[in-house]
Amino acid sequence: MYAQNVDTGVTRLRSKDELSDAEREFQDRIDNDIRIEPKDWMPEGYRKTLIRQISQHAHSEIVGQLPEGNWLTRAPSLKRKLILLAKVQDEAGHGLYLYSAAETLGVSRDEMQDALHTGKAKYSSIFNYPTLTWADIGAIGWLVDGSAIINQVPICRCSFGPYARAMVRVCKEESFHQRQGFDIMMTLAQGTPEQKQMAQDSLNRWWWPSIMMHGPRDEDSVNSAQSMEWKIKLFTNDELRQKFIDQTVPQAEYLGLTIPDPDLKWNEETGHYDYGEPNWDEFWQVLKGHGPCNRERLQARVDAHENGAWVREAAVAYADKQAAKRSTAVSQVA
Ligand code: BYC
Repeated sequence: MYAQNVDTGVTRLRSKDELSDAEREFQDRIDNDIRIEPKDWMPEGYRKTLIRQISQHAHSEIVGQLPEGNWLTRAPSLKRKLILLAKVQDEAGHGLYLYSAAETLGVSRDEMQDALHTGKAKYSSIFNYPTLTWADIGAIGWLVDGSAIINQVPICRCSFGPYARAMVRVCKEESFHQRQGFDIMMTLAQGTPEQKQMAQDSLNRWWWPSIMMHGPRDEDSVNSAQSMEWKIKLFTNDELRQKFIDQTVPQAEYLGLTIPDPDLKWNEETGHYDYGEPNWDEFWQVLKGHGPCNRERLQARVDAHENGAWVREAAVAYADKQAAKRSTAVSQVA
């Protein structure tokens, strides 16, 4: 993953007195929970921040199909294969809703895809890790989709209408994904000692990447302050990370699996789990394109795009023929 080089123009949070009349009116709408729609006036920074986040989100859904797609032909039963196929197809659908939501902001699908294929656009760090065993499919559903739900349920209430509405259906589907992942983990955890060990190994490998998936610590999150002011984000990265940990630890206990964090401890005073520090150096390395699978993931997307060129060409040729037929029909009527 490489630097996206998107200059959203947002350098620091300005006080209301420093805003222009139009910006103040816009901020008042946000403060009063009035949704912003594509045809409404919006500050350029708001538009660019949304394009950045929604397109990254769309790319994550699309690239996110790859680690799981790896196990479609090796699922342990027909039933598991059907469920996984449905899940991977859902992710493609999520990508499409999100690209459509971003297009309402004036960016084209081609521009967004080009940014992904040339390595300019980011996508979630989590998808740069390999799926080595079937248990990883369980861990992804349980931990990665679990994280996604915690992040995305608040986005259903974000300030931009098309993004908020797209998230409603996405969250319903993510909830099925999380359940299917937990179900795989439960089957393995209650299976033979080897199967239980397989589940534990995959928890060991996916725990920290899932913790880091929520983004950098709040003090290193350059976009949070402005995004929260604009209600593009409703909670900070650390708040969502804590929520994920508090929700997931009892689930791991139920499975009889151990979370690989020696510092994980219930804190009576705060009413939350304390947890250890993730390896942030690893996180930033993955973002710079040096994760275990960055190259492979990007190449797979570029190959898919190139191999699909004939479909796009055929669709354009068909659309041109239809348009020509329509214009002949119109000129005959006239
Ligand atoms: N990976 O200022 P910050 C899914 C970047 S799909 C990569 O905190 P922000 C699923 C960040 O972009 C899951 N990059 O940023 C799919 C920024 O760089 P830029 C995807 C990351 O935006 C298929 C810089 O670090 N979910 O679950 O305020 C199968 C500083 O960060 C990451 C979404 O996209 C990361 N993990 O907050 C299964 C949800 N974290 O852009 C499952 C929507 C941070 O300035 N997105 N960066 O160059 C969000 O909620 C926010 O964008 C984030 C980051 C919380 C992710």
